[in-house]
Amino acid sequence: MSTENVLNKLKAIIEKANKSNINIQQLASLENHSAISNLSFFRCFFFVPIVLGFTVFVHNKLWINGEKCLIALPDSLSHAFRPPENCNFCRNITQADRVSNISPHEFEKYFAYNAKPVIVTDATNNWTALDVFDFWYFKDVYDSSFTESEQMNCQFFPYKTEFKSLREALNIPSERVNYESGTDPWYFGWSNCNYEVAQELRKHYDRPYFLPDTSENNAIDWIFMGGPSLGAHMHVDNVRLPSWQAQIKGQKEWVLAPPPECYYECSTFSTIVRTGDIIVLDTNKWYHKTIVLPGEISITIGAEYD
Ligand SMILES: O=C(O)CCC(=O)C(=O)O
Repeated sequence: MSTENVLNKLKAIIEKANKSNINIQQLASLENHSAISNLSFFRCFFFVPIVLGFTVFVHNKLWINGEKCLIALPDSLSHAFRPPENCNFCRNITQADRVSNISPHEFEKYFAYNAKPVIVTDATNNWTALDVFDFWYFKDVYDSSFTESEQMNCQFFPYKTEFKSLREALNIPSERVNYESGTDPWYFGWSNCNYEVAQELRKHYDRPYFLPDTSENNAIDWIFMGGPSLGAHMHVDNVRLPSWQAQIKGQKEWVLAPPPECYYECSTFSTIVRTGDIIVLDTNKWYHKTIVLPGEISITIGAEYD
């Protein structure tokens, strides 16, 4: 059987289990799952753990390379397979410090690689993005220079909306864009992996001045946009590197929580990121959720750094 066939079968099994609300223990105990009906229980017993192990391997491998997953492992499973953290990273941290005028050297020494969340308040001072970026700007940029197939290689997070793609999200009527009464609220995020779009966006922002000289800013931008009271649900990422996120418009509250194994040693707390601030966070260690605060539509842009 070719690798592609194996992957398709795995995907079908996991999708079916997801749709039927079957958890992994139940899946492992199924004697006659349609995709493996010709296997004896004994073979299932070995087959399922191997399949899962292989799936986790593929999942981790593809994320580590910063690519879209071939097989999206259910959230509960990817958390279950996450190695436990050493709680030193969050012990005694009860807030995100707010700093300004910090040199790359100081930033590296105090914040860059130790997962201590921080907000830098003066790093977007000369960015024209704060004036230029809005819903209509992104719509124009993508309408003129992207193809559906290019954007298929990027990620799209619809959160609580019905949107299936960035194109669909950028095509909502102006009444909904403006949050007029009777329209549904919206909040979504996406990664940009289109070179021309990146060139255009980067006319309006720079690599944050405080990043260590030796660090490289990832080529993929992450953009999140939407209105008050919405945001991202509580989750932890699996993306290898820490990241920065600049608040271009509006304000957002971030709730940061330690991983479950550190609940008794570390605190959950929230912090507000205001227009012009950049939050730097290791989203692979801190569970995080966001809520757009009342007022303007929130727009953020960010990237990972090494
Ligand atoms: O900005 C947001 O609303 C979500 C960001 C997020 O979840 C992330 O960067 O992992």
